[in-house]
Amino acid sequence: MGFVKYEQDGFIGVITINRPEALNALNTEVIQDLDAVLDSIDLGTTRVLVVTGAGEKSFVAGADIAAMSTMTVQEAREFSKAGNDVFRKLETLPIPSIAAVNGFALGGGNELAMSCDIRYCSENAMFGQPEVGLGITPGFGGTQRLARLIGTGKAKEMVYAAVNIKADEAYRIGLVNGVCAKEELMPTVMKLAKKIASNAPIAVRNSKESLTDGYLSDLDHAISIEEKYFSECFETEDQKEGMKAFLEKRKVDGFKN
Ligand code: CO8
Repeated sequence: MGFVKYEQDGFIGVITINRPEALNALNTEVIQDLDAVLDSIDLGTTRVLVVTGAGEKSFVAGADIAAMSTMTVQEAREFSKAGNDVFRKLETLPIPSIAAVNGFALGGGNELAMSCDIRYCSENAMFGQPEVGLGITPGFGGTQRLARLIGTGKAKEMVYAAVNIKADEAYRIGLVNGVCAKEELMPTVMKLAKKIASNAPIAVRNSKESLTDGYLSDLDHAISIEEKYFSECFETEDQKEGMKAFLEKRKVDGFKN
């Protein structure tokens, strides 16, 4: 797993895409390493995942253009599927994920960030889908997740024009939840991760399932999904302790996994 580092800080898992000499560009090895790291996460002890990039300049500067330059149609299809499978694995992990976008998030980098539940970025971050300038379309979910996040009009402009946008514009259009000074990015994201991790873990996971499953369903079905996850919380000790603590006007005595 040389191209992807994993560190555990209490309940928080931190994934770092670690290929700074190529601005963390995604080749087959990086995708495979990310897949292996995701498989290795202990979901019994990890409540939130943070994803970032190594170095000062880049989150992920896209899929590896040198590696893609000689691909056949079949190889491109397989590469696209490998990336999509891993990004979907990240997106559907039962625990929430936060992208700490510390620089370029271009092409596959923006697509990786969009596969996380929440995105924060540093002031030097740059977002874009430059693919049509390289003669290809986005291939790691960009044509699908971008429109769902920022609306079809803005997504189509970003994809067709392939003009990168800066952090403040990404914030304005809702692509990121917040922008921080460079040195404040990780502290801000870790603080949010710890806040999420302090809440009832099963309730957080059920909320994620409900938000993600429900978003792709019609409203009637989505509401029934919420009813299911809401009611299942009443089987947990956390629900009993959380409500008892409120009624007894005291702090919760630790939530369970
Ligand atoms: N792929 C491979 N190498 C890269 C990439 C990349 N995406 N980005 C940067 N690098 C390498 C550079 O080649 C350079 O290597 P070297 O030092 O050996 O010459 C090193 O990283 C540093 O880069 P620069 O010298 O270019 O750094 P700058 O600060 O001058 O520029 C930029 C930074 C603006 C980020 C510039 O590197 C750039 O434009 N990179 C490419 C960005 C891009 O177009 N990304 C989209 C790629 S396409 C994509 O992601 C499709 C996803 C779906 C794939 C589906 C598969 C079929």
